[in-house]
Amino acid sequence: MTIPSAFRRAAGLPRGLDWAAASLDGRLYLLPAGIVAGEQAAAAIVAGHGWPIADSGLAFTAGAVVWRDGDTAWVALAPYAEMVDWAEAESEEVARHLGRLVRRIGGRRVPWAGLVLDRPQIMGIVNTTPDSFSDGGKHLAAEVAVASAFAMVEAGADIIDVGGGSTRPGAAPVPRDEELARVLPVVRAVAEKGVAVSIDTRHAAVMEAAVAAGAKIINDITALEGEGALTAAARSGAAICLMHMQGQPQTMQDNPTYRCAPLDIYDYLAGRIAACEAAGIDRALIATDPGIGFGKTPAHNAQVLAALALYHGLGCPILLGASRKRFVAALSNGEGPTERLPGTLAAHLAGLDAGAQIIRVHDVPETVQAVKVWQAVKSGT
Ligand code: 7PJ
Repeated sequence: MTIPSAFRRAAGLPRGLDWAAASLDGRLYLLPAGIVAGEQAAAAIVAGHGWPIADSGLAFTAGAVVWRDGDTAWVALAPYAEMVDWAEAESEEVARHLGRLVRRIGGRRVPWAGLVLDRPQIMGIVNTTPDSFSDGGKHLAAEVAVASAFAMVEAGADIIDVGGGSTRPGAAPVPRDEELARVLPVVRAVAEKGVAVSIDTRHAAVMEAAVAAGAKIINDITALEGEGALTAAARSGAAICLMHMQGQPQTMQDNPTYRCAPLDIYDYLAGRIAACEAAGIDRALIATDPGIGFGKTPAHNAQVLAALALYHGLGCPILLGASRKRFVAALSNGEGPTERLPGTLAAHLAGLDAGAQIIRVHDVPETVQAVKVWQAVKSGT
């Protein structure tokens, strides 16, 4: 499969463009590039050749400056210090905008749901949906779901994500009472043990009940766009994951189209963060997720993964969920859901290379092993 680049390559950094807009949001972006780790990251930062990426221990040493011109998204890459000089020389607006992005990328992330984000966090998926495509409904009984959650925690999961409504493309909606009956016993039992539980739901009533039962995170594939969701989330005080989806689960894979997938998703997430803040939700509670597989072709998913570090500019932790998704098979050999672990790991490790803080996975022990080796390689210890 050939994957077209999301961006068109420009000859160099843009000069003399008309930047005189009230805000450069939606026009000018910074994709951290040349990402290094460990001693190299520390050395680059000290020398002024790089800047940290949140608390990840990574630093970016080059800036891929991306700008929109109508439907075209252009990209030009420059070494970090050169990019900073360019922004200052270009205009006050550009310097201010780029400066804000750099500060957001490098800003410390406060603990999210009590989790310190200086190492990758593993979110284990516990599905209580009988028609879940990837595990054939084996988690239907609450006891089985709880046992599976504890096994994941034992294996090194930091968060347990409990879901009770199917989001599979083409899946029928689950009635609210049914969703509550499936998730609440599991949320309660897992939270009781002091484990960080996230509730994967789009419904305000389920959010409220799950947080009352001990959930610390609301994980919403509709980014709190549902009726009453913003208010319920704000009132709960819980941490939040805002995910991007184009369209609705039933039809989202029909013909997803973007002007530029990575940028359109960035703009959407920026808008949802603003909506959260307007509803009284502290930015520090929010994580963002580009929503792999949700209204995206395999090429869109690959483009988003290639540009994942862009989302650090939103100033929030990045959550990535590629586990067993169809795009893995589409990019490979059409493997079934349980045969997609190698491709899943490849996508998640690429995400960690870009500084993603949280990965959402079905296969916890295998992911823990991969992440441990990744950490050792990155830190060099
Ligand atoms: C995601 C999710 C994801 C977040 C699902 C599946 C479909 N929540 N819930 N991110 N995917 N935050 O697991 O294949 O990618 S359900």
